[in-house]
Amino acid sequence: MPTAPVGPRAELTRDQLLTLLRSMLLQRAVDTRGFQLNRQGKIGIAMGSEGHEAIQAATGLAFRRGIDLLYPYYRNTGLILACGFPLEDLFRSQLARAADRTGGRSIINHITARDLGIASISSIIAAQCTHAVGAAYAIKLRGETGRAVFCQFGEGATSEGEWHEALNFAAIHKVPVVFLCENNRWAISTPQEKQMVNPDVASRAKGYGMPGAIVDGFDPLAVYAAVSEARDRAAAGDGPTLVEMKCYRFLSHTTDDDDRTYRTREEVQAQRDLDPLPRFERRLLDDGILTQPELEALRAEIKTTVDASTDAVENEPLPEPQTLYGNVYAGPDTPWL
Ligand SMILES: Cc1ncc(C[n+]2csc(CCOP(=O)(O)OP(=O)(O)O)c2C)c(N)n1
Repeated sequence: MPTAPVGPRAELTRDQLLTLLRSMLLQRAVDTRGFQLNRQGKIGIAMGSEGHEAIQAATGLAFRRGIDLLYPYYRNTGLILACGFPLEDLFRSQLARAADRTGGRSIINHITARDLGIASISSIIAAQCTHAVGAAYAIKLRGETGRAVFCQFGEGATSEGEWHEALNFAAIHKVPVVFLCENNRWAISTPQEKQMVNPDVASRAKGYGMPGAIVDGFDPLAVYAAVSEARDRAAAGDGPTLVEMKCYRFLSHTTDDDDRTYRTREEVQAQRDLDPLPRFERRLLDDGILTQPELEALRAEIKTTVDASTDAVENEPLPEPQTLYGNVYAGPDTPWL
């Protein structure tokens, strides 16, 4: 496999383009599996991230492992995998197995991975934004350079006070953070126009005195270029950037939601027609980056991997009931004894 830049499309090598495709395919396969496990009654809830594949694969590619920090939100299945979170550990979280990094205690996908620079996910919308800025402030206070903090959120999060506080503080103190908005147009049943009057989240950047960028979140190469530029600016000590990546949530908010109650099938279908995954596959085929048989082999390999991981983790033990109070109180797991 050549590692030199390929084609007119930029600085990305063939290996990197295939990494993007692999990440996107894996994210979709894991999403599908989550919904299946929920419908089989094996997991309590699943969160779909279909429509966010290009954003999350490309953001994961821009993330420097072992250097940068990631403050994800609950819809970041693909991103955490693209940043090196093991697939088995994701299923351990979904299936609440004893070997899960939180001992099977957290709501699914609320993973934590200190070793990978991935902070714990907070269910509280926008809470991660102030956490991310705090981490970036610490990096600055320690005089470290060449590092950036990635802060992920949806457009709904931008209505929260904490989001505004985070951006304001980050701009004033010029901390090395990138604010990455995955704008899928819906915050559960609330459309963007009921969330804000401005059509673009990125236009808010001006109010805080930082650069803002809008990018097609269905195009992994455009996302990679914008996120890398913002990341490098932060890592160079030139302060934060707000990048708005416009996409769409194809599935319901979670398996507990029914999006037919608040949006038309025509609207969803119009966005499905722009699905980033088949479009990226087509681009790579047209550019001769891979052949149809290679694409089919990659799809089959991912299906085999996801099936094998699910089966392996399903066979792992659940937490022992007597460990219920573990990590809650100091001392033994049975505080009443
Ligand atoms: C502070 C707070 N308010 C409300 C909720 C309930 N809630 C969970 S997800 C969500 C929608 C968030 O939408 P958005 O930020 O656009 O992200 P998306 O889910 O669309 O990716 C809401 C309101 C919450 N978890 N925390």
